[in-house]
Amino acid sequence: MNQTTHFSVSKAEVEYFNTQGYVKIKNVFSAEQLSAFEEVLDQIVAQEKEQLPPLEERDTYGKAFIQLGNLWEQEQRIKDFVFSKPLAHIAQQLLEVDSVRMYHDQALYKEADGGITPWHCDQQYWPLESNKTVTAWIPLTEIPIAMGPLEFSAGSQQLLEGRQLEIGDESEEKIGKLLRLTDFEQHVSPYALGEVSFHSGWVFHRAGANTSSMMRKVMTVIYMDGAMKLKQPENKNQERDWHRWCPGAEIGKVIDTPINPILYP
Ligand SMILES: O=C(O)CCC(=O)C(=O)O
Repeated sequence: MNQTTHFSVSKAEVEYFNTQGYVKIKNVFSAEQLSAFEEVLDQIVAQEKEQLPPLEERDTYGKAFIQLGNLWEQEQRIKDFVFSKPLAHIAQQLLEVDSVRMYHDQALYKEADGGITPWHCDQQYWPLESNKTVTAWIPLTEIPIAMGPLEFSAGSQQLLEGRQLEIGDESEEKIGKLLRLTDFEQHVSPYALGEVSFHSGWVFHRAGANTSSMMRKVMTVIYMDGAMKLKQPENKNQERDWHRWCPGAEIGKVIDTPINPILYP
């Protein structure tokens, strides 16, 4: 099998993803691939940082990370990384669908002394008809606990309560409280270089503060089923996402716009 276009995952990994709502997979990217990409992304994030108010003047969401979306449209080198076939192949296998499409990409850089990422689930923001969605969370360096790696409430994709809460102080408090009353275990572990996690759109997750002196550098790619249809938006976030990440898509029809290309096969 050609390792530059494929990356086979085991049945056990697919089953783990289905039951736990996430899975971590090692050696998806090489150190060389990551450092070349890091160099490109660092420059773009540094420009964005210059526009932001100081950390202490931002709210909880603003302190959590510097966030930039659909960077693949800006730069060929970013597009080459984000459109990685092995990465999309993993997403296709985990979702057990014929093909996967781009929903959007996102850089999430948590600054030194950056705050927590509050508990939330992603799909409440997305006007997507099925649960066949997955986010690849790609650290560009090793991520020790002190930098605020992603944490998951394993199995919580089944929970309906709390889904509507937008990411913020209230979601951290209310979802945290809710999850403590359940049997879902909270999983947190460091990320090795080259390791990538994949999480389902409905699993609850958060991240700790970055108590290190280094930037926590992460790129994400959000995939959806190639046959995903747009649903009638149910809240203002879904309405905004429709026009931002799939402009021109029609309700009830497959989301097949120029910025939602098939990434695998
Ligand atoms: O990077 C973070 O701190 C949060 C990431 C996240 O919530 C996501 O990728 O869905």
